Amino acid sequence: MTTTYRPLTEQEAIEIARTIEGIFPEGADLKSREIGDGNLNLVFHITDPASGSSLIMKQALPYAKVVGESWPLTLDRARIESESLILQNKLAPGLVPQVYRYDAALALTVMEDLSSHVIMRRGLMDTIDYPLFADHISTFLARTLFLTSDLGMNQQEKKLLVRDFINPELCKITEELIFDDPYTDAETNNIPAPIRDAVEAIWQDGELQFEVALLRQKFLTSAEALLHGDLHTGSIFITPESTKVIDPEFAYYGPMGFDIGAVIGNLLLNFAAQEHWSSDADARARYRTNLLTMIESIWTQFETKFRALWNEQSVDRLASAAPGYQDFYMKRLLQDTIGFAGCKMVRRVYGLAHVADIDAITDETVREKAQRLALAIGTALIRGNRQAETIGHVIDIVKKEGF
Ligand code: SR1
Ligand code: MG
Repeated sequence: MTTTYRPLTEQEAIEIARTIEGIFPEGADLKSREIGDGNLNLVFHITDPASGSSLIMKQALPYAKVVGESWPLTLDRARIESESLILQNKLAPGLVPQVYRYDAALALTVMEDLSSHVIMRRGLMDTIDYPLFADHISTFLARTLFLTSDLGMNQQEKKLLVRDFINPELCKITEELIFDDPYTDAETNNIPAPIRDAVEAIWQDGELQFEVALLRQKFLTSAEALLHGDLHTGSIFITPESTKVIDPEFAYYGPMGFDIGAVIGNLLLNFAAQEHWSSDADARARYRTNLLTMIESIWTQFETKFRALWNEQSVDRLASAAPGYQDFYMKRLLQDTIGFAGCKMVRRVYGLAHVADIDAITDETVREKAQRLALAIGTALIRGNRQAETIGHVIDIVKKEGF
């Protein structure tokens, strides 16, 4: 029987869940709840209270949920997501959910339930410490980026992967919402009235826009590695012991620094918002210091792991033989990371889709302060990205902008 696409009801999700082998006991009394709170998809949580077994079913909608049916969006993103998760699980085992089934007709991915974890953005808002996160995410980044690049895999096979992960509609969202709309008076922008002056200053800032144009060019043209493509803290499920990267529907071959920058930029958005989330000044200083240590550690561990892969598993003779090439490559990658981190911050303050770290701040004055701090840090990262020599550049900028 061929199925045709339709958005599932909670009851239909249960019927499909019953057909996934090895999860639920025969005849289990399954419960289904649509829990999707992201911008694009339906997410069903299917549970069997009696056995405690559960799974997640994610279904792409043919439009962007955050805007409505007026913004059609390809269902092929469900294929991109499930294929990315399967590949990432091979490259970085245990750091993504296991995929049980992909149904192309329904644009549906059935996968491991991670409800023992919390969305990292929520965890950071609750000022939870994640001492292993830098280790986990640096492993994920180093392995997925290196091993899908021309440094780490057969270069003809890589071209076939570039073809398989062509993702024009989702890339267009990023090209517009991150690399264009925030720098002009675009209709998509969602500008908080109290910071209009700071936003208008960005629209007038030619030097800043020059740097954004260079970063945008890299996003458009630089097919370095298979990216996650949307690696913000809402795309990470976490506990103090475990990290799982989810939601790679924006995956495509792009510049590596875009993924690393997404993580760092989102940690800095939380940093900017801590005046609200921390209980007092001492707790705030401690949590912010931890966030900066985490950022430094993510880069440092990423660099160590990436260089080790390069030294042990490179497939590119010249890249390994040419004196100074690895150092040059790593410095450029750090600079890209810093520039992309800044772009990720700016778009989340007044672009189409904001972040809860800042928007959920109840006190208007504190919220405005967080928005201005995020913009100050984000624009400074963009402006200075090509001068950065070490990750200390980021820490210096954050300290200079004040906390
Ligand atoms: C229309 S989609 C808005 C944003 O949500 C996703 O998480 C991506 O970050 C995208 O830019
Ligand atoms: Mg997402």
